[in-house]
Amino acid sequence: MAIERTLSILKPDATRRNLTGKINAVFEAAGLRIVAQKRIKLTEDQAKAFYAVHAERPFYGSLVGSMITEPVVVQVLQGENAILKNREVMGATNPAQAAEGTIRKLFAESIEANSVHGSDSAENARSEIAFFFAETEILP
Ligand code: RTP
Ligand code: MG
Repeated sequence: MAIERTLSILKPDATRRNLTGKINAVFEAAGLRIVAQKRIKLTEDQAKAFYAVHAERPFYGSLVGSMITEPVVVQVLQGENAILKNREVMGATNPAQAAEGTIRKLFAESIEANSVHGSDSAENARSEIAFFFAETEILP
């Protein structure tokens, strides 16, 4: 199985409730290594650009607004099959549908304030990692 990297974001609802350590513990227990991490406050332009793929969706404005309310923690997770593994430990977008033990089941407040973001493909992982990190900031 391939060693992959994926981009993870601990969203404002998570940082606001001091859940950074608890969520990171779930990643690490699943074998995902945090090889880069920083706490930043997204600008509106950054949030709009990051979620540009959703620009036509009805929730876009609300999502962008929610992502700039508080700092976020952006991370690179590395491990075997990291992209799919992270999606599994995150759980379904809507916490009401998320499986037991997943981050969204454990911590999410709502379908929008759902605590974490994770890249959904190898191509998106590459571009999302490059959106936030220089290669020299990633220390495996
Ligand atoms: P993500 O991209 O954040 O990892 O989550 P995802 O693939 O599970 O969800 P996606 O469909 O890509 O949506 C991106 C984020 O938009 C918010 N959302 N709100 N109000 C709504 O119906 C709704 N649907 C999605 C969520 O914050 C979701 O993570
Ligand atoms: Mg998505």
